[in-house]
Amino acid sequence: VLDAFAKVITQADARGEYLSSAQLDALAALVKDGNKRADTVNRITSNSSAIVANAARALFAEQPQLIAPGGNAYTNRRNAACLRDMEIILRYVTYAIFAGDASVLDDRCLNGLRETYLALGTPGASVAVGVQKMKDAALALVNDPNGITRGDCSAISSEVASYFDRAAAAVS
Ligand code: PEB
Repeated sequence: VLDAFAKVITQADARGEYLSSAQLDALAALVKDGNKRADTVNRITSNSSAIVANAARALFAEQPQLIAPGGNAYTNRRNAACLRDMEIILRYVTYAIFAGDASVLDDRCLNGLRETYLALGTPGASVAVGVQKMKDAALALVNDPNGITRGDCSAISSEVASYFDRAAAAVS
């Protein structure tokens, strides 16, 4: 598991080089905007149950065959497994946001997930739709101006979006 600092140091060390001024600038910006990152993780974390439940409800409304008899989320056991999977993915996305790096998401959640779903017969494309719905909800929270100092959240927003997109791409 790497964070944004460890990633840059690992890359520089592999080449036997000092950190470049561009790398130092990027890391300094990360520190400067650290409150945006922490607020983002806090908002998503404290709304995680609603994010998961609403995304799953919207997914099942769009793809009712999933919860119809014989569907991949039919029976309480499979429905619970589906909600749990979405919760796991969201949790790793919050770790990646906090770390400023996707490696924790890649290594501990997404690695082999496509193969797992293939083996289970779970439709990965449907999981990806659920992930995109969680992304929309998370971005709405990140950009909600209530209760925070207004500022430019475009960089953290696109970073957040990229982790959800990465998860969706890994299973679809
Ligand atoms: C991945 N998901 C399932 C299983 C595993 C994962 C390993 C099999 C074991 C089990 O059932 O518990 N586990 C999960 C994950 C990590 C992990 C992400 C990362 C660290 O360790 N069914 C649907 C939807 C979708 C879904 C499309 C969006 O119709 C998910 C939710 N995952 C789903 C279902 C099962 C499952 C298992 C229904 C149960 C499949 C079955 O037993 O038939």
